[in-house]
Amino acid sequence: MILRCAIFDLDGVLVDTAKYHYLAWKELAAKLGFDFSPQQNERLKGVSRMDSLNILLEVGRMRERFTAEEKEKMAQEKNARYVAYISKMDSSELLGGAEALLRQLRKRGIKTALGSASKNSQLILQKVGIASLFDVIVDGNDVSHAKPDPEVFTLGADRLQIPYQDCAVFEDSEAGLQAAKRAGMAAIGIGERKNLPSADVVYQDLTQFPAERYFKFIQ
Ligand code: B16
Ligand code: MG
Repeated sequence: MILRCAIFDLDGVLVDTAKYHYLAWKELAAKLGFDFSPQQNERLKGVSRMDSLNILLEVGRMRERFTAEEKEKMAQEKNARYVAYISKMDSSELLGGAEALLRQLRKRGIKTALGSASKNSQLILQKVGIASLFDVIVDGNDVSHAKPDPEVFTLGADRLQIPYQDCAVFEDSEAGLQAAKRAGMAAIGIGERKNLPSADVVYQDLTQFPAERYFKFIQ
C-alpha cells in the first residue's frame, strides 16, 4: 500500500477522555444508587453513548427498568456532565506523539482524518488545539452504524476521495481495528497486543510509531 491517508480514533489515541466519561457515568450510577468501577468502565471504551448507557444499566441490574424516553434523558444528563469536564481540557492533555505525528504526516502530503464515535469530537479537538490539523472530521454525528462497522472510516476516505487500501487507521479498541480491516484499511493498534488481536501491528503509543518507515509503504 501507499500511505495516502491516516485516520485517527480520538479517545485513547489522541487524548484520554475515558477518564471524564468514567466520572460522568459514575455520577449517573451513584444517582441511580449503584457503584461503577474503573474495570467496568473498560467496557465502554469506543462504544456509542446509548450502548454505553445500556451497559451501565446492565451493571446496575436495571436494564429493563426504563423507557426509551427516560434513557434518552439519562444519556443527555451524562453528556452534560461530560461536556463540563471536557470544556476544561487544554493542550497539556494531548497524548504523547499525537501533535508531532499529525504535523509530520501533513508535511509529507498525507491526508489526516478523524474517525471517532464521539459526538463531542469537535469541542475536544478545539480545546486541545489540533482541530486545524485534520483534513476531514468524521464522528458520531455523521454515522448511523457504530464500530466494528467501518462507516466512520470509509466516510472519511470517501470525502477525501482516497482508496481504502491506501488508508491506515490508528485505533485503541478492538472493535475499531475490526472496522479498519473490514474496510480494507491497514489497522494500527495503539495499546497492548493482547487486547488488540485484529491489529496488523501494535505500538504502545504514538511516540513509538516509526513514521519514516511508513511514508512510502506499510509492510
Ligand atoms: P460521546 P472514540 C468514544 O470515542 C469513547 O471511547 C466512548 O467511551 C464514548 O462512549 C463514545 O466515544 C461516544 O462519545 O458520548 O462523546 O458521543 O474512542 O471513538 O474516539
Ligand atoms: Mg478509542
